[in-house]
Amino acid sequence: MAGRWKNDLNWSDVTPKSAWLNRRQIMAGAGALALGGIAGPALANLGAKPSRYSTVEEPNTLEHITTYNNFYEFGTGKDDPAQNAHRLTTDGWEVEVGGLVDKPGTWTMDDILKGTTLEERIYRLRCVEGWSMIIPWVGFELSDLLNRVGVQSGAKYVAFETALRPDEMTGVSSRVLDWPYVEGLRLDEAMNPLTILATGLYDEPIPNQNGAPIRLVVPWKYGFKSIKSIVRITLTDDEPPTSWNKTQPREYGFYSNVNPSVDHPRWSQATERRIGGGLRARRIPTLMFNGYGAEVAELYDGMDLAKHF
Ligand SMILES: Nc1nc2c(c(=O)[nH]1)N[C@H]1C(S)=C(S)[C@@H](COP(=O)(O)O)O[C@H]1N2
Ligand SMILES: [Mo]
Repeated sequence: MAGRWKNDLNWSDVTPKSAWLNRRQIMAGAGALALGGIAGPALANLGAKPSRYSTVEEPNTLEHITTYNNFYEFGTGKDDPAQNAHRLTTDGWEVEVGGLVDKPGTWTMDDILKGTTLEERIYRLRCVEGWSMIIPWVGFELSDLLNRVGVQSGAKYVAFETALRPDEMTGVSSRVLDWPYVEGLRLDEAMNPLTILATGLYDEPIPNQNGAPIRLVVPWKYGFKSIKSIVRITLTDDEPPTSWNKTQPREYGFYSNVNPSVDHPRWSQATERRIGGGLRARRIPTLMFNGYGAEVAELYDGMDLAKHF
């Protein structure tokens, strides 16, 4: 897997040293673990536990992950978020969880993190634009939080909303999207163990440009479903509106599962460019459900995925 592409920087060049040392120690003795599909844990700063859901592919560098971003609230250029997202104030962050739940309320980050066990989840991220990365997230399953608030029987969907702070977000003066950024999942997708809320990256608190202090990660869907810097989570009985679908309904559907056989109207989705592979690197095949079919294919049994794209 790692041999299929080559970093132009070494992982160790930009990885916090403790992570790198630990990783190397683990790799030295853990061939068996890796063959079993279990990735070694990284460092101990956030104390994230390894997960059987992690890929054993080599993660992208911290440099790549934090300088090549989509976060349109801070501009549409890939390097805009790294330049501008430091303006986002994450102190005192609150997330309102409401709708069809037993215990609606406002949660501080402390409330959210108290009583959860952070895990490292090394996931593939496939952007709808045709590039991909391997990212070592730290977070917890969304189902943990949903179970804590008590999902009512009428709930069928989960809606998410990003903060809207015109004073801090240099990109929202442009009407490229209808702010705030909103996203949604069907309830069974939200409860799937692959669906996480990430609060860290490389076992450090998540950088602002990656969606601090808390963002969704849904690895079998195109990257735009993984909404950043969340302030509201609402359980609903109706399919919630989603930002890219509102802007271009013919190009972006509600489901947006990674699917190499359903092309974007303006480009093929059959292959992808792995960031860090260098400009001359060959594109690699895109996998159905981004390679997570064993965990999620049954969610879509009997559905026409070309129609429900
Ligand atoms: N609020 C918000 N969330 C967002 C976006 C955005 O512009 N605004 N971009 C999405 C897209 S298109 C992708 S590919 C991923 C990129 O995540 P990363 O920058 O952490 O790699 O974030 C997604 N989440
Ligand atoms: Mo994306």
